[in-house]
Amino acid sequence: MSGQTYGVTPPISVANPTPKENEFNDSLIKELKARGSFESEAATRKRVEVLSILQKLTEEFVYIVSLKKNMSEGMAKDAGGKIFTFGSYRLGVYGPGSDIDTLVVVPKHITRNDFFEVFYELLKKRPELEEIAPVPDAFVPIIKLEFSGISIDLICAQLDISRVPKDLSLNDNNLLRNLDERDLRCLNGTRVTDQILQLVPKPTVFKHALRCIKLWAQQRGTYGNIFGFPGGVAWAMLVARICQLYPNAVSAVIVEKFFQIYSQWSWPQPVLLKQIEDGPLQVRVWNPRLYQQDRQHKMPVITPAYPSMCATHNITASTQKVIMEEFKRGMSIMQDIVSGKKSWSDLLQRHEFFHKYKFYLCVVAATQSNYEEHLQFSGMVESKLRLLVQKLEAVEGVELAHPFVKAFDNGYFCENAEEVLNVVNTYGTLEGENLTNELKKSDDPDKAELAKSKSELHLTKMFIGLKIDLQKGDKKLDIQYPCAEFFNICKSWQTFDSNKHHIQIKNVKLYDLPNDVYIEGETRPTKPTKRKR
Ligand code: 3AT
Ligand code: MN
Ligand code: MN
Repeated sequence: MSGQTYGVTPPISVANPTPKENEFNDSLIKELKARGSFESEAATRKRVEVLSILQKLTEEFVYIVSLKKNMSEGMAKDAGGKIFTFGSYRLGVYGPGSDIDTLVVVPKHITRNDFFEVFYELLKKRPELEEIAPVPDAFVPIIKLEFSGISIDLICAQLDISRVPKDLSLNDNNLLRNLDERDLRCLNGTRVTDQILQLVPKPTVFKHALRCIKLWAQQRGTYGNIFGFPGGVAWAMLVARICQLYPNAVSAVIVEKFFQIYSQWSWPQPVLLKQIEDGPLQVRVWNPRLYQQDRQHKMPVITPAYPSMCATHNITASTQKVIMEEFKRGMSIMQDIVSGKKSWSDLLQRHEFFHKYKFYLCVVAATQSNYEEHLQFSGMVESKLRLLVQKLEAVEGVELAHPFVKAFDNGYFCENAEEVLNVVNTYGTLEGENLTNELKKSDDPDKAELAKSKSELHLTKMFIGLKIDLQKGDKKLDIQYPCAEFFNICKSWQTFDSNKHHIQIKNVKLYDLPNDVYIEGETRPTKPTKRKR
């Protein structure tokens, strides 16, 4: 046995798996396979091929730009260039629909502009390229592409070194010196995932356990950073910490301990994979003793790579309650699985979000324009939703404001301004659905013709489930103030145009929810018929 210890405390148990635990683990892998978590070997080989093409293109890119900048042939060849991956592919938890998140690392004489011009042109010349969409002005500048049937998110970072050799590791904190903020952001994903994998005792055990936890979180509606839940990286770190505490356990046992430990964790005690490091930059590192903002974090999960940050700063009081309830549910079901009363599919049951609250708020963002413009607006509104949740939590009588982790999009052609208003005003309800069912959709085969005479309207709806507890029943819930503040936030968006953009919040009762929030095979709740006494 290796003597290395992982993490900030000694392990809880170094016990090796029992035959029974091995069987238990086999049943987990079987369930993951049955649910299509793994892709075929052939598809995975395809990913490897695509990555090797991207590596070659990266070297070609660096070589061409180096020559253009008057380097000698030999120096241009030596300048190198290397790709790294991050996200689910790097963590080994990708499925058939996953993209490959790829980072192109280049030496200092290659600029981001070169990436968006020269590398872009190289990609465009490839016969495998199916789609390409550069977004140079994003917070993390990115080229999105479809290549050989695989989605790829391509980002680029320029290091302050003259050569990027093939054996370069991004672990060294000194590589971060003299970089701009965008380059630092681009490097962060790879540095964090690399560290996570180095900090777990058995990567395969970690990967399978993480597949289970990701699937569970998605099924339970607790996956999604923008809506106030942990995202992929945070769930990965939470699982990694359990792997450190049980270094010899199989994945199924990691999952069992995961629920046991986190349902009893003394938040806001942080989850750390290693001691937080100081480093060479003038940047903030997570430190609740120093920063008031960091003290607000309810369930801090801290990234291991310098500069350490809290990956779960979006969690609110409500989403924390929801997550804790789910941890407790998980723990109880795991006990029943271990004792043979339940199975993995019980753990992975779909959530009942659209069944369990009496009252919902529906936030509607609508744009009278094309889909691209709507995406900008709805993306902004989505990113602010958790601020509304926080404001609602502060209202007396609101016990819980539970945001649903997915927004719903639709697009239609409307006859006139009146119809637009009608649709916007009723969207998100059963009544509104009856209205829009009569309209032509924005992806109609005749859309070009329709666009000439009608107005195109795109809508996004987001739901918040409310648990209300009013004392004595004589008061009425008043959420005007949080809603008004939320409108102000959304309307102060730089490109907000009241002629084009609509934002609304409406109360929707359980039985008035539209049908499209339910999936196929899920029956909507029906009003219990009143029985005469
Ligand atoms: P999939 O298997 O691809 O669905 P994933 O965990 O790889 O799962 P993404 O590809 O969406 O998920 O994201 C990979 C990483 O990219 C996660 C995060 O570090 C970074 N990332 C994703 N979206 C954004 C964003 N809007 N801004 C900044 N970083 C992002
Ligand atoms: Mn990904
Ligand atoms: Mn991605």
